[in-house]
Amino acid sequence: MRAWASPSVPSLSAISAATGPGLSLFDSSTGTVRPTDPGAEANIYVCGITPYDSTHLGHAATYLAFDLVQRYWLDLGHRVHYVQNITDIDDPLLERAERDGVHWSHLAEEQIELFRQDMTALRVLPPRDYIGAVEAMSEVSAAVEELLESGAAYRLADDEFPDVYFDVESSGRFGYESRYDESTMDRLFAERGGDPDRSGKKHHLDPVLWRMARPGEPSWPSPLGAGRAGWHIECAAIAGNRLGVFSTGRPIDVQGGGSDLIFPHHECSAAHAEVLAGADRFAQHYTHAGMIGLDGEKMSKSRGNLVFVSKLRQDGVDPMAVRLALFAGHYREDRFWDSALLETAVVRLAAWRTAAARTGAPAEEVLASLRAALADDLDTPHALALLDRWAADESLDGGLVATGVDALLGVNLH
Ligand code: 5CA
Ligand code: ZN
Repeated sequence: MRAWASPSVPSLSAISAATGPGLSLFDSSTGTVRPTDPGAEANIYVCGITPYDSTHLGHAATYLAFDLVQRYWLDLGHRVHYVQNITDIDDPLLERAERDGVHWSHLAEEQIELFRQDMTALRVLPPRDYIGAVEAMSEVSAAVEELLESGAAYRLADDEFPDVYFDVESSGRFGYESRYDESTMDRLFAERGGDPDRSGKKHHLDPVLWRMARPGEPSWPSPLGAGRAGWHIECAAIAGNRLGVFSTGRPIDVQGGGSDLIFPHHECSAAHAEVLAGADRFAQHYTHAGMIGLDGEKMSKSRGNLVFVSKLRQDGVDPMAVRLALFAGHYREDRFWDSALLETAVVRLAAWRTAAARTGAPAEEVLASLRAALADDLDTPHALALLDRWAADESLDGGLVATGVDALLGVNLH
């Protein structure tokens, strides 16, 4: 799938000798902020959209958080291999297409294009590989075949639809990623697309890997029989095949997404990939962004309380103000969007733009503190506060800091 055009990222090393400290991020599997330790090429997989109701501010907040990761690693001199999927076939997409009387593939196409435009406007760096589930169908089915051969997967052989399931006990450590207790796992599995009551499964938390064709549903040919990919194996295969997990057994540096994906999605993707790679871990860090809500409730498709990036753009809102409004809270905090947040961001952006044009005393230390704030688990509230102090201090020069804000926060001050 085509991604979107990359914004330019200025190189700070060309104008400043210093570099920042290594990047530390929160890891859900240990519950701690730990240093990331990427090689020359850092790699990251962030779960992409299911293309309907895009792009709401919850999506935007999540992709902006991981944009900061990529930008920080680039500033440290790493190359970054960023992979993102698009769940362009799944039950929720089919349900929405049916409700709206449109073909699922047209809905997906239109929403993916809108997402590209929103990401471009927000100056989010694109993934190197942007891969749809539909285009990955044969690699997913090959991964499922391997899981069957290894004994980690099984078929509901006596069922009308002999779907293939993953045996959650096969990885030997199911549950380590989320660290949720059994009752939380049971509740979230049922709430988030799982089928705990399907008869014939070995364990009620076993997730589907390959769903055999049903009348009236799209399906793809495969040695497993015509069908389509389960959700978790989609991400495991797309990431594992591109980021070296399957070829080297080495975990990726960061697996990212919103906190609604901690379980079952990332737990199951990790377990699938670990069995396929013969590895202990799928990712070094499982990093999750908090949920953005509106008027006291989580912003979600099912509640319909969505604020769209495209609507704000149509209303003439500067996308750089949207970035700043979302960075005003820490990425891990669940938080609410409101218009006051945007008003504050507009004022802040104007003040920073004035400061950017200023000549004055060297401000190397401001850049150093900005890097330190971001290196500390992407502490954007701290970063914004110290940049407000820079903007308010009329003796300080603008140029270097403005370049840092562009490179590291992705906010263009010109
Ligand atoms: N296609 C799957 C991932 S493989 C999916 O969850 N799609 S999504 O369109 O529902 O969400 C896209 C990304 O935005 C995911 O990382 C999800 O965790 C995140 N997200 C969804 N809603 C919110 C929200 N209200 N606040 C913050 N992030 C959100
Ligand atoms: Zn995913």
